Amino acid sequence: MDRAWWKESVVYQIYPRSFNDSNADGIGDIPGITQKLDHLQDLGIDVIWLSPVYQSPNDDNGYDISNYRAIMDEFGTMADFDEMLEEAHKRDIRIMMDLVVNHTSDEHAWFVESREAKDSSKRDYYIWRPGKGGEAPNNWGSFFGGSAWEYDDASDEYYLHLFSKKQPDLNWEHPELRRDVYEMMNFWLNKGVNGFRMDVVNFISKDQNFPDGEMTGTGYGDGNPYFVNGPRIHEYMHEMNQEVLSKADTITVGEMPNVGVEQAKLYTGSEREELNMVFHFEHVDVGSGEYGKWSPQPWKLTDLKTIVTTWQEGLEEKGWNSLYWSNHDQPRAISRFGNDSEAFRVISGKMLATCLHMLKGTPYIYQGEEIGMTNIAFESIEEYRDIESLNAYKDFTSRGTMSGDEVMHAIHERGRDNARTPVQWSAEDHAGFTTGEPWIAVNPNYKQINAEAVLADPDSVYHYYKRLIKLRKQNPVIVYGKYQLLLEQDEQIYAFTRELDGERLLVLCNFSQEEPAFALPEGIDLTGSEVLISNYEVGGEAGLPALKLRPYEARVYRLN
Ligand code: ISL
Ligand code: CA
Repeated sequence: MDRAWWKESVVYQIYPRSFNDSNADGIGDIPGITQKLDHLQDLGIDVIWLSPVYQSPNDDNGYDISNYRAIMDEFGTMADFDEMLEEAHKRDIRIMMDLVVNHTSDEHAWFVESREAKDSSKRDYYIWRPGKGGEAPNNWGSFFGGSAWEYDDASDEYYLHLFSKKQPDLNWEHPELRRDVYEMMNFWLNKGVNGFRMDVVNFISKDQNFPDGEMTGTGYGDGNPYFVNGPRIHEYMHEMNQEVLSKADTITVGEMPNVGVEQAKLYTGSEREELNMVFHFEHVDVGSGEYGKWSPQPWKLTDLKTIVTTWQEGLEEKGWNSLYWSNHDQPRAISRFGNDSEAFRVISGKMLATCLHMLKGTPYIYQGEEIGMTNIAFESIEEYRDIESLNAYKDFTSRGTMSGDEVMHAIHERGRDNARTPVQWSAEDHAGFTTGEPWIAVNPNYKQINAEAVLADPDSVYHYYKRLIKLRKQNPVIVYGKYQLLLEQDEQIYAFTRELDGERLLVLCNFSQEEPAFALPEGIDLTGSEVLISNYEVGGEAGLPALKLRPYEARVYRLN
């Protein structure tokens, strides 16, 4: 067992725009984060993953960076950043920066220069190609709708943008670009930051033939096979590791849409010297239909368990898992995988937390999850801010693929703004997030669901998260124990064991609002076992006399 601090850590993600506003302009900011560090220390987390705080025109809320070495004006100054970093470190909280190097903003100086002339010294920092017969170089669609290529008058060439046209893709084939990226990463490490979460980093190596992709329902071709885990990706990741990461004591996680467990072994195997972890999407993609997340379908617990188990077993001794239910691109965990009705919101939130924190890997908590926040359902598309949802709405309705109501339904279920409404700090106006006008409306349920309320209530989701985090610190089996799935076919109960040096935990999670009966498999005896944590009162003899779990019940036993 290779011990490492980043395996024993719990990470908390901050999406700064929606976290806490210190100056009443309606936008969360860095001093706002500093003010809340005591809250995070009390919760017990070890690392903050900070979504982008760099200078940006905010076409995609900071994921379009115009200067990697400056702080976004709306978020504060570099001095504010330095202070936050220092204050975090004082509390033993490390900071993991978001590293967005698949693309920049079209307002980045590199792109401005690249665009100026074909012979500009920065031309090859981006991906420029001539058109084909008056059309784009190939048929790839962009993730945010439309073609992935944008025509540029001045040079009569197209540039590639896998996301919005204000997010041109960088050309990693170009050694000078790579050198500049590594220098920029070192700039941040020299400041004392502790690692990086790397945005869509498995997209940075593209097949240089840029072949057409198979046509999809969007009217564009699917380029994924030509840029997901592309030809030189492991060479780049290893180079970055040698040039930057290996020189400091870092935590790294690569965000990787469409990555599978076999690839993940290559990215996270310690002897390969690439990354610590990846974020895969297989579990958050369950229940996706014809148009992916835009046609949400019911999902089955057995599908979720199969996916999670594949990753738990696949990376055992070979790599390391990241564990998450939600982030700034996903719906709220309770609404997605639990039950956000009045009756079951709190209990199901605790069950989900138990399940995630008892799996093997490093858990990530998304801001507001510890408060029990839920999805938002704005009635009108005008209230939404997310470029992905706004473009999808336009696209589906204008092409007649879906009615406005159908797209709104999908946005309510899966849109990214579900996670981006402001953190609910109190029952005051705008949930105490701002005293001004928030950039996106606060979820109207803030009067019931807010940090002040959960802090005051010992039975809250918040205090339950605290207990889970503490248990992790006290029990190496939670971090390093081997995972084994039980009750494989059960559609309501997720049961598994964790085992380390003869010590064994049993985790039982009921994902339904029913009271499923079940039988424990042979070899598992609860006599004399201790309940480590549960979201219900558990009777004296710690047994399960009736072998039944209550709605959304979770229990963790230390077996004898
Ligand atoms: O949710 C998604 C799937 O439909 C996407 O937003 C997916 O997460 C995304 O394509 C990759 O996400 C990352 O890169 C994007 C940025 O908009 C996201 O916020 C970021 O997490 C481009 O930088
Ligand atoms: Ca502000």
